[in-house]
Amino acid sequence: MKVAVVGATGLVGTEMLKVLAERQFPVTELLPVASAKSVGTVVHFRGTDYPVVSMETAIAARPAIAIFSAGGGVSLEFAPKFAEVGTVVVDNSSAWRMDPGKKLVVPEVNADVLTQNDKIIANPNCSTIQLVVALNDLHKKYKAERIVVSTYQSVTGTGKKAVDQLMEERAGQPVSNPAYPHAIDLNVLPHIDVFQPNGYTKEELKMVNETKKIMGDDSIRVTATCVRVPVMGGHSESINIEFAQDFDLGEVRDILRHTDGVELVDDPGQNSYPMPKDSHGRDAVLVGRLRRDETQPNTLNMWVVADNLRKGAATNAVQIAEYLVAKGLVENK
Ligand code: 2RA
Repeated sequence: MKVAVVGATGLVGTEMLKVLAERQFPVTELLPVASAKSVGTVVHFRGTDYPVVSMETAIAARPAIAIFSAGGGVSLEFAPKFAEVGTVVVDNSSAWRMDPGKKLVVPEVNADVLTQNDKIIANPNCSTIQLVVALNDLHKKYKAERIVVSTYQSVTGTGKKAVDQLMEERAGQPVSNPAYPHAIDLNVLPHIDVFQPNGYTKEELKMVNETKKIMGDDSIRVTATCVRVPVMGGHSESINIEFAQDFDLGEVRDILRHTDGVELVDDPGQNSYPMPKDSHGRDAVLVGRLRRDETQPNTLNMWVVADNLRKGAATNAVQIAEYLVAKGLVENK
């Protein structure tokens, strides 16, 4: 199967190539696409060097699947051009996520919404993905009514520029090209993406709106505070969920132990709880610190961590592609 990876040289693009290789996705020809300055360089994939090509070259090659991670503007312009030549696009940007005509998919939760007619499929925001994977089975059993989430997001979610800023600050060097309006090392920024007129940031509103769309339930009330922390890889979330029905904590543990995509890490007596360092290079969403919110009925607190470049981006996109192949929803060319 011919596969294009658009944004192949970025942090997420590099992870996409790694995940495609690891999961033995049936790639027969790889078309790595990147900006004009990278065309002519090579990327390594399964022991072979592939030349980086332009968008036009990749579209002309009519790949079966194109996985995009190149920003919203690029997706808006070029995803429809791939779709026109019969390519199915899995897009990691925010460009199509809330388009009512496009599916927003986390395979463990709602892969079954996909059909042959879906030519541009949206991959959700990283912080939303780990929330809904942890929430899905609990919602089915107890019905989530209100969620209060606070995030602790790694600099890798911003990209290479932010990784460089953190490393330069830590080394005591001048920051050549800052990604943030403030220092990030030894600091915490309650600011991810652009502030909106209602005082929330776009990242916070992504969590609100995407959660409802993926869960297929507009009645869930979600409020979010998204925070950047000086962590290199792995987003963490404190999640407070009020359910319609009461729960037994032992049963909650049991449900999470059997939830697709979740690994329960919850043994406080042994200082065992999810941490971003332990999520690196892994696809599981780590869930722990399970406890009842004692201030009101039917309410659970939990702590959820995942590798934002993997399950939060690359792995989720590749899992969507795998589902398309398994269900025959993509033409094998
Ligand atoms: C972030 N949500 O961590 C973004 C990445 N998609 O900033």
